[in-house]
Amino acid sequence: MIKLYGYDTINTLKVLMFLSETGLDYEFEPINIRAGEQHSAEFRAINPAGKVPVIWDGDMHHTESNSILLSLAHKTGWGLMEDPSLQEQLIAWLFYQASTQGPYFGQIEYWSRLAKAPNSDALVQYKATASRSIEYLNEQLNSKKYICGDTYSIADIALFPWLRIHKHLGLSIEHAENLSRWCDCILERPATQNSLTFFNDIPSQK
Ligand SMILES: N[C@@H](CCC(=O)N[C@@H](CS)C(=O)NCC(=O)O)C(=O)O
Repeated sequence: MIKLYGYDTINTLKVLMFLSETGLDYEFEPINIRAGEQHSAEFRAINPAGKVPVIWDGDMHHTESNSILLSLAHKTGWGLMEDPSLQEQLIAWLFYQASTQGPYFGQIEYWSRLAKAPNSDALVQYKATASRSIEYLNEQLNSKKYICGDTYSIADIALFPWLRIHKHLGLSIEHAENLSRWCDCILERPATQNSLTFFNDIPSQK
């Protein structure tokens, strides 16, 4: 059975969404990153980077949420694109999410809520970058139901969690009609609702 080490984090939610879509059996092991459990010797033996999520798939430990999504998609045959050129796009979206959307949205969370010494310049800068990403995604979703076309994929799963909490980050997507519609459509999926129920019940949810 799959074991997921995670917490109430954006990257853990991606994996929960995949597991919920596919109905794979899994066991959840909470790693309280706010209490420093990611630094324990036991967890470092699982992921020397000291980060969640991690999965054990019966053969090995996998780290990096988007890489986990890819690995599970290859295993199950769910969440990829059949057309090779669309599959190329899907990979590009996973890289975009990990290298651009994730880090910049994450900086907003840091500078608006976590930093001990606030820096309004940093917040303005990261909000501008995130707003540009919102406009970009909105354009890309013009006349497409999902980010790679007609089929819901792991690229949508990867991009969704930061956008779900846009209000919490002080960002607006309401004017971006395609993106708002996409977000609502993913939120309404029974698998998303199931994973959010589980996610919101993780102990010590802030
Ligand atoms: N690129 C990694 C990022 C993982 C990551 O940053 N995890 C955070 C929570 S979202 C974490 O474990 N932080 C604990 C720490 O850095 O000490 C992924 O996509 O899985």
